[in-house]
Amino acid sequence: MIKLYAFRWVPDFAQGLVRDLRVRWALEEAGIPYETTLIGPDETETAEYRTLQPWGQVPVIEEDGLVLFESAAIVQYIADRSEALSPTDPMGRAKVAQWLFAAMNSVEPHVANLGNIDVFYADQEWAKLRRPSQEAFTRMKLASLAKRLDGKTWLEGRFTAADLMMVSVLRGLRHTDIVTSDPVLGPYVARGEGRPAFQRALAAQLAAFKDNAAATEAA
Ligand SMILES: N[C@@H](CCC(=O)N[C@@H](CS)C(=O)NCC(=O)O)C(=O)O
Repeated sequence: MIKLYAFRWVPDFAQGLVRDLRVRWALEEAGIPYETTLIGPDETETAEYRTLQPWGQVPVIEEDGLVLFESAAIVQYIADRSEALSPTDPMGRAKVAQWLFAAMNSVEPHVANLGNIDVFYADQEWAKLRRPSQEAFTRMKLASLAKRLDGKTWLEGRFTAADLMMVSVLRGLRHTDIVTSDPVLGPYVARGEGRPAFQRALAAQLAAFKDNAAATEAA
């Protein structure tokens, strides 16, 4: 069975956003069972964990001797064996890969840059000066995405791993109304979040945090 490494607990701002959620969601869409190994800072710093994930991050999966890190690579691996997440013809698969890379390379950095300013550096002078131009740049990138999505339910005709990753990335701005107020992107993310597989994945991630909250706060 696939073993998924996920965090035991994270602060509120990150709950529901930690990247193992993408993997849980993909596994739920594909109907593939998995088990979790919950870890924290004590484990991520160990040499043993660093052999699994060079930067001590999550997610990681292990299956039949395969160790895989990077959420996009893991989701692609799952999509490769489930028509629920990807067409099987080469051209269809290439299109899914295209949007999956776009989510990671052309959208996520701009979402993350704004999120990092807001969550980690909001009080710092440089962040206050930087924020307006970062928000404008992020909005510009999202406007181009919205233009491509306008009139469509999903990026490539039907729900695929590409949407799973794009929706996951856009959720990184949930602390703002930038996505939710957008007439195209808001409903797009809501459609993704409304999928039963997403709800199951989210519930599983949050349940782990709830279970471990008391122990973490006591420590
Ligand atoms: N590009 C990586 C990023 C992984 C990542 O940033 N994981 C975060 C949780 S969402 C993490 O482990 N942060 C703790 C750390 O960086 O020490 C992926 O998509 O898997």
